[in-house]
Amino acid sequence: MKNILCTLALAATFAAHAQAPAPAPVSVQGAWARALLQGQSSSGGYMTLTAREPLTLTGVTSPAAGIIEIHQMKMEGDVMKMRAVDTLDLPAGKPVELKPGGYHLMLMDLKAAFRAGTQVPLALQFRDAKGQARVLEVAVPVLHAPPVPHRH
Ligand SMILES: [Cu+2]
Repeated sequence: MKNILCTLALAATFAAHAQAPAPAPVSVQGAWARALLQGQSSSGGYMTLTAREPLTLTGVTSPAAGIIEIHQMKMEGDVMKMRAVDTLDLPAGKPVELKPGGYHLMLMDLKAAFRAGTQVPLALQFRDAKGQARVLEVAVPVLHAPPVPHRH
């Protein structure tokens, strides 16, 4: 519940900005970014996105990372391969999971090492069914492992 409230508060803040796109009708759950280990220079971002109307995730920006790509992990023959995709479709009402081993956000060109206990602000960019830009800002906790699932 806390996550949802934070998201709403951030969305409201963002909506107050005159030039900003309308807030995206999507809820974010269990978001986290992986804390960096020694020698690592990129991080993964994970979350479950549930859109209330059909949306397409078109990109993600953050002051904490110069480059953020949407990646997909997929078995090709015997090999697990990672590739960048341009967009990720979110059907209405169906949770789409970004998780280790599946879709994820790849955060590169980091402005500082991601440390556990800190937060990374992400602006999720969407396109709705009418082709309008929508955005959702979310503060993502940096952790070493996925958060314990919270089920109702
Ligand atoms: Cu990746």
